[in-house]
Amino acid sequence: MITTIDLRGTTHSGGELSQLMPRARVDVSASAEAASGLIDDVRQRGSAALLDQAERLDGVRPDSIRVPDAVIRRAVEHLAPAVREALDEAIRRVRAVSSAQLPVPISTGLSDGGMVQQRWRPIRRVGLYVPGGKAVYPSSVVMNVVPAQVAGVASLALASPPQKDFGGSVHPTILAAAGLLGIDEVYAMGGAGAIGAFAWGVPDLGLEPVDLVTGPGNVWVAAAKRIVRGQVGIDAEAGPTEILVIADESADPVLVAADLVSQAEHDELAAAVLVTDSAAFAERTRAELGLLAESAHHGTRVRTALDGQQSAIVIVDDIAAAAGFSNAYGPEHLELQVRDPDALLAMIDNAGAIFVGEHSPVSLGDYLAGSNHVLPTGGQARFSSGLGVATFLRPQQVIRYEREGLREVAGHIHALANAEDLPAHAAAVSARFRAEPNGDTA
Ligand code: HSO
Ligand code: ZN
Repeated sequence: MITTIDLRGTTHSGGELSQLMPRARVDVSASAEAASGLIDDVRQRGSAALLDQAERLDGVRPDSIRVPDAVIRRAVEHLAPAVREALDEAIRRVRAVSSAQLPVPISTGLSDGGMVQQRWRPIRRVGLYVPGGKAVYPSSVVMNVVPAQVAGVASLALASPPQKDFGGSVHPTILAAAGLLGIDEVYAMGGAGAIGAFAWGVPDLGLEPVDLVTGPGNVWVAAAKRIVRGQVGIDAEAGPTEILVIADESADPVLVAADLVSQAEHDELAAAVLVTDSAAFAERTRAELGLLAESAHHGTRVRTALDGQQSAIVIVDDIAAAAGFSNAYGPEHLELQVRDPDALLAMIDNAGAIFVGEHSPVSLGDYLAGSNHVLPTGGQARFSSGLGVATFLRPQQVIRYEREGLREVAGHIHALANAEDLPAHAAAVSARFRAEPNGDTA
């Protein structure tokens, strides 16, 4: 059963806390060599390599790597009406939030005739990787594609492993989500080879290289993204999902347990952590977890996740200590189920997304809140954020100085250029004032 970590009566620095953290480590670097071999193979042999890799790693040789338009259209037509309605509403909400979050250009005037502007430009072409193993998530297609489209990405391609059960094509639910979003460039290719194909292009398939690769994947995909990084941009590495709930006596243990199990259901390595200032609440939640794990549809997976070293019930002295623990952990999903969630929210620094109050469960955010469910895991919330419209845009600086603005700082440029022994830098400025009496020093 889930372990208890009792931190009452102790104080720990952030560093010490991270030693105590329940967390599974996935060693991505161990897969680097294999991933690099698969990428090189695709660079050298193009679609022949992708077909061979599909046969060897996915157990099926697709008829064609590029999924024909008619197959995508058929997948949309066969979508169950309730799922289609739900996807439509999810798309509408994520689109509304993404549109509202579009960053605006900013101009800073520094002097008369001195101005720096920041404008945002979309990334031209994006490759989206969609896993196809035990997790087939059309919702993740929505979460990746919608903000990219709102950002103005002109060209979007999607890759997902060929499925044995579907004649070597991409899973129909993924195709349907792509079709609903108007994506017609879909490839049945998976793993590191697919990431290599995105990064370098596959000329004999007509697959143009992309500028950014996003989307989750297994360790080979993560290793491959590390390898192609620099050639293309990549999003944050997605590890097993995590939920951390901070709860006090006022919370409902039935709901807290339900939310912990909802994420444990994803993966044997998923992390479910409860941090509470009440030993009595901890016990009640433990009992509820036992009942739920017993009857869960994915019971074995849930129990393995809860029993794993990455999951725990942590008891602390007070809510401030709970916030300290959570900040050191930096969870992908953080739920605040306490008497005064806003006071606690003010103490939170590191989290991928924060769910406030009893009626904001993580599974709402997974599908329909309008927020994005692609979030940093493994403590990456300390330095990165979830996917959003900004992921697909770059800020650019536009420097706009007039003669007077330049003249005003010319002396400072001279001083710094001389200090760095770069006289041509100073000369480039003086050249603009040569005709003037003091032109050489400006
Ligand atoms: N909780 C997952 C996303 C997801 N849940 C997809 C259901 N489908 C990681 O944030
Ligand atoms: Zn989920």
